[in-house]
Amino acid sequence: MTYDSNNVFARILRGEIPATIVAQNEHALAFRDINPQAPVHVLVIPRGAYVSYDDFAANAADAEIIGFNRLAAEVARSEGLSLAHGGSGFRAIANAGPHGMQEVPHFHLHLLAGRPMGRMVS
Ligand code: D5M
Repeated sequence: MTYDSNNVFARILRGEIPATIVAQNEHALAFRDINPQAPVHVLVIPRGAYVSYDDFAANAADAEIIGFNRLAAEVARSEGLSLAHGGSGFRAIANAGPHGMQEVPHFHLHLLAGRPMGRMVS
C-alpha cells in the first residue's frame, strides 16, 4: 500500500471532515469509529503519514511512538477500560494491508470494548 495523502484519516487530521474526537496530543489523535463494532470503538492514529503498523513501527521517531502509545493508554483509561483502574479491558487491533483487510491507508489502532470480544478465529 502507498500513502494517499487524501485518505479519510489524513483529511480528519487536516480538519477537512468532522470526527468525534476523544483525545489528542502532539503526536496522535483518537476519535470514534464511524461504524462501531462494539459499544466502545475508538481509532487512534499518528499525526504523521504512516501507511501501516509496520511502517509506523519501523520509521516513526521515538517521540511519535511514545506519544501514540501514551494516547492509546489515555483513551483506555478515560473510556473506563483500563485494567489498572478497574475496567474490564479491551481489544487493540491494527489491520495491515490486503490480508489484514486494512481499508484506510493511514495507520490506525482499533480499541474495541464494552462487551466480550470473543475468541479470534480468523
Ligand atoms: O478500518 C477502517 C475503519 O475506519 C473502519 O472501522 C471504519 C472507519 N472509518 C472510515 N471512515 C471514517 C470516518 N470518517 N470517521 C471515523 N471512522 C471512519 P480498517 O482497519 O482500515 O479496515
